[in-house]
Amino acid sequence: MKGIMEQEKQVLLIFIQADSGVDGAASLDTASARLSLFSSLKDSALSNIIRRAQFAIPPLALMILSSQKVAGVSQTICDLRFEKLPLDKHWDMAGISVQTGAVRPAFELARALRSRGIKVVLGGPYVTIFPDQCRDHADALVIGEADDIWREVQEDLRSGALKSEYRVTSFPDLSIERTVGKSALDIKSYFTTNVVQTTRGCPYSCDFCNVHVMNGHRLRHRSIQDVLREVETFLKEDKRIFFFLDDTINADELYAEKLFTELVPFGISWVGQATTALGEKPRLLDAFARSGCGALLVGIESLADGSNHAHQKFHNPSSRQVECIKNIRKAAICVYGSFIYGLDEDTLDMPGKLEAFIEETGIDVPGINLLRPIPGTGVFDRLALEGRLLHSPDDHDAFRFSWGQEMLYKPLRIPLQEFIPSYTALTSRVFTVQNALKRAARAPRLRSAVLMFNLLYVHMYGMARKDLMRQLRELG
Ligand code: B12
Ligand code: SF4
Repeated sequence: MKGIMEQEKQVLLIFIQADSGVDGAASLDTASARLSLFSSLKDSALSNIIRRAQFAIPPLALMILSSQKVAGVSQTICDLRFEKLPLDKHWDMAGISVQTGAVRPAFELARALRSRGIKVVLGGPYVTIFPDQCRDHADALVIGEADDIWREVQEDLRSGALKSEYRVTSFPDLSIERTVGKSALDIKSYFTTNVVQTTRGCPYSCDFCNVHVMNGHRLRHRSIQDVLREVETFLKEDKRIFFFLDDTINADELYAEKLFTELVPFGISWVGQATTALGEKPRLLDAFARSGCGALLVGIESLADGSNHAHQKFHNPSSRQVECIKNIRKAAICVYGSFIYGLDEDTLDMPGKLEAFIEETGIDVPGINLLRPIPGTGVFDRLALEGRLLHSPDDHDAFRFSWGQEMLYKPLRIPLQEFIPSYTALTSRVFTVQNALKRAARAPRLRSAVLMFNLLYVHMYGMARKDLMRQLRELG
């Protein structure tokens, strides 16, 4: 027995913290951040709160991988958002999830691990879209959704025959039952560990998004029975809130209505992402509310249909948004409204319209983003062709994730020198302590969460404004 245990291969699955963003905001200007000890202590304390309280949900991808058990292989998850690399232990292989905006830290980590003799396998969105850029940084690449192929990788590791590339040739069929377990997770570290995905793929084609590039346009469903069984099992280990991670939880309305109606007796509370079209579907809305839906993130992007259309977003016409959002809130579901200012038909009157819209609809948590051209998306390629990117399109690291902190492209209709002040003025009006208190007081539920989010945004957008104003000065 001891001999077998000694030969067991040890695999570490690593999730990387983004430099700045929902993982915790950090100023892009490290030099000036050093000027004030108090500010940097405050920023790091707040970043820790953001990381722990707001978004510390486990990476589902790594939960899925660690649930593919192979005899003779043991897997552990390390979440770098709040854990240190356990380098005091022996590891045979490390699997790193590479997001497009965090390529540099992923490659640096891979280099450090390989220099210690640990084999490195890279997978995730960036590897799937840009495998050639990753080859030199890994012993093996996994290209595509790794739900099934990960077993083969582990078997090859065990037999000492790791291949340099594993390519998934067709999207996994999600209707096949697969168990997702939490044994590789430190459950206590998270705000909740109840993360569930019911569908994958997106029928829409928004050009700033790469979900349809990675996961395809066809919506693939898990069986409702499989999801119910997972919810039941998860509840035994963790009674906290559920996050449904589907990009559009109402994409297939019939499926969603059946699923959430069947979830009513479970008595859970949950949050997810939906389109505002939900507000026009009373039966579906009712099923959401009765099954415990507390909040939904809705992607509104621009209030100008022309802008959304220029970016291939045709669902959710603006004329129906106000009514839809009001209906969702009337059903006692909070709305996180996600906007992008700076899309192609946006002009300088958009900030005023956005502000009035947020007021009129009563959106509980507004998020006003800058367009981030992500390499591998349609908008990235188009802006590159039009000469509107502010960095070389080959320098993927320059297109890192951040929190409304820097412009990476030139808006079409507004000169950068006017765009930046108009954005910072907008966020300074929308994200105030007074507005945070007002939004929390009128939220249909989850008032303390609404307050916390809004207060954190007062901090994060405040920091973002400093970075942006510095960029403006540098632009001259
Ligand atoms: C839930 C979620 C979050 C959560 C949890 C983070 C996480 N990634 O688990 C939170 C809220 C924290 C978050 C944060 C952010 N997110 Co997010 N998030 C999502 C969302 C909605 C679901 C992710 C998920 O669990 N998918 C389900 C799993 C099963 O799919 P998957 O992660 O792709 O994994 C599969 C394969 O890629 C592969 N794989 C993945 N990792 C690995 C590793 C190895 C070793 C192997 C072999 C295979 C492999 O196998 C998996 C199983 O098939 C996606 C959208 C989406 N549909 O994916 C956006 C998405 C991943 N997020 C995105 C962004 C931009 C962010 C932020 C930068 C936002 C910000 N500005 O701060 C941060 C970055 C956080 C970070 N540290 O990377 C983008 C990423 C774009 C990209 N990478 O190209 C996405 C794609 C949405 C979008 N189109 O804009 N996010
Ligand atoms: S932004 Fe949302 S709706 Fe648009 S393609 Fe991406 S996942 Fe689909």
